[in-house]
Amino acid sequence: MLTIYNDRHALHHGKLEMFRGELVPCFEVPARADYVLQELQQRRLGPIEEPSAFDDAAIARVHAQRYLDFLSGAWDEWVALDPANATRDALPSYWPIRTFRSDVLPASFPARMGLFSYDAGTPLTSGTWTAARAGACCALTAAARVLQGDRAAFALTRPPGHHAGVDFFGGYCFLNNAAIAAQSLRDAGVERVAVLDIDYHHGNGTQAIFYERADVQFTSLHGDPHTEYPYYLGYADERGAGEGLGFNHNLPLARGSGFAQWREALATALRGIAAFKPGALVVSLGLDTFAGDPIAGFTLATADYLRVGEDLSRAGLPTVFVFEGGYAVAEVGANAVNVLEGFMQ
Ligand code: Q9C
Ligand code: ZN
Repeated sequence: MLTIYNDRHALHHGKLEMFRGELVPCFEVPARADYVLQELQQRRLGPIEEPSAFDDAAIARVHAQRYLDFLSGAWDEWVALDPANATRDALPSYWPIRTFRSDVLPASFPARMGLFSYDAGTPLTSGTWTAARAGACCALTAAARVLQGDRAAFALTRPPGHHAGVDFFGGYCFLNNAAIAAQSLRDAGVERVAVLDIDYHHGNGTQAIFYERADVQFTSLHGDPHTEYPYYLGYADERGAGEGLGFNHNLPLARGSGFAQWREALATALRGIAAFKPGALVVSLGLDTFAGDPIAGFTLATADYLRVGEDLSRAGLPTVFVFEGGYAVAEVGANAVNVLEGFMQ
């Protein structure tokens, strides 16, 4: 399988995230992609190519312009506040929740940072914009290659994307690579695109982006938000709205679920996708369903990921894989490549 990769991902290297009342080392680190790259090379899964150049228009098909303007200039604004900020990452402190206005754009940088985010676990660093933008280009290139006839392609990107919405970051995500890829497929003439999110955490950003649309179906398998991040979205009764009613499918599973239960939910998801008759599939490929993941609660084993790839392959669709979560760093390469290898068999 073709992989699209760029080493600029490493320019996003957060130091600390807020977790249980203290700042702890980030779970989402550059080594995650390095391990996947190494595994792809060792197992000779296929060519590894650089992304093509895209202008911001393809990204602006999904994200609000004022959010992109904020993100692209955020690091310089942060350092302008205090030169000593250059030694520490930016984290938000204020959020305009219910009863506050979200149409205002305060001059204060910290105030805008909160306006465009929803958690304190997603540090913005000197290289965040460059890395995230390069990642979106990887997703766009993978989608373009699938349109040109590759059966599947893998966008090996970080930071991940599926928690990012039209105008907010969070959950380690800044640009929604899977949504950008799906939209690019639509714009190239694919009438119906399915997005399947198999990260442990509900893809709240992707769901929100397509919630009122019937042309992009969103299906997610994830830890039950009653107990699992992102908590405030991902429940089974979220079915879409307006024209999008019936095109959003959440399959939450209890923390502790194993592969047998998970695979049954995957089969349900794939039946719904087949009924939609999409022209292409985008898979948000999170590997934090692994038993050894430090921040998640399912118990999939490394060998199970081969079966996951086989099941996905049986959908018979042109498929764009986009790398998302997975924080058992030493195992994330084997787990990711098992999915891709199982798919190609
Ligand atoms: N610090 C993705 O997998 N924090 N994002 C959970 C541990 C947020 C995960 C608590 C987890 C976000 C792409
Ligand atoms: Zn995740």
